[in-house]
Amino acid sequence: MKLSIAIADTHALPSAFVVFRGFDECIPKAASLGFDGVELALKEADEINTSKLARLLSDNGLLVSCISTGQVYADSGLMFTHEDPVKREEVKQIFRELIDLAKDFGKMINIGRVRGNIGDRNKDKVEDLFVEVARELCSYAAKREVTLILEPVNRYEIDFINSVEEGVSLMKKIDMPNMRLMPDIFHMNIEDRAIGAELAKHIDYIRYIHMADSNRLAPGRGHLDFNEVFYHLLKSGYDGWVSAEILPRPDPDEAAKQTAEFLLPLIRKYNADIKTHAGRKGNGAVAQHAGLTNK
Ligand code: LER
Ligand code: MN
Repeated sequence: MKLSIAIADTHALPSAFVVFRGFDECIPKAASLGFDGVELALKEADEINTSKLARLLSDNGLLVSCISTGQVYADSGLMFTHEDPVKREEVKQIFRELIDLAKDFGKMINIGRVRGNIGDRNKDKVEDLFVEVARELCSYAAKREVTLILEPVNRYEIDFINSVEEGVSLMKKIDMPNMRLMPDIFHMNIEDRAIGAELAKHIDYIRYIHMADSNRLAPGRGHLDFNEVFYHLLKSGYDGWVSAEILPRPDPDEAAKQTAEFLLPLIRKYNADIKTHAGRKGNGAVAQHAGLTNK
């Protein structure tokens, strides 16, 4: 398991939901706190100077965990499920360029609010539009070994795909090996019947996890049970990224530090256990060994 943190560059929209802003300063900071990678919040591929970013990452020994795209929607209102085919083509072109970028940076692109709202439209028709766009982009992405990861988001932000379970049924409908889910445990705390157990149940569809506490502060600052989450992840052999997407409070530096101090010891132990036991799936004893409690 590797730990990442959500960042944007200095020119990002105020609505970009990230901890740090400014690649030049925050990439070295993330590295010195012990993060393994950074999640880049982008609205278009042109924001990135690829050689400069590659140098900054390699100088600091960090990876890009994923490219997140909430800003595509926030900037232009573009969405996968737009009724107008011209608008859908516009969003597809932005995504093709982001996929080209992800080929060299992280190999994963998230789909958050850019899927769009259902509103007063027919749900099945909106879902069909989503499936059509997602399949087309997955075919493009597959040739570049990139995976699209859809994030279930709570009902107070969007009305389409709120729970992990709803996400899984859509994954089954799309039926593309490089279309997977990115659960965010903050949203799961609102929408899903459990957190750890639901993650374990649907682990084959899960490629990436957003971490925050119940109040969207750093893990450990609210009332989510991270032992329960890690217990189920270890039991199911999850060995991917977890990424801190939290409010930058009381300030970005402190929020990042609190995250690292809370999660890194858990992750070190997790990685030692998953290695010892070669991540045997479904082996509850592995998680018991790790001292993580079941709920
Ligand atoms: C994006 O990752 C997310 O979790 C959303 O809540 C942002 O609106
Ligand atoms: Mn999220």
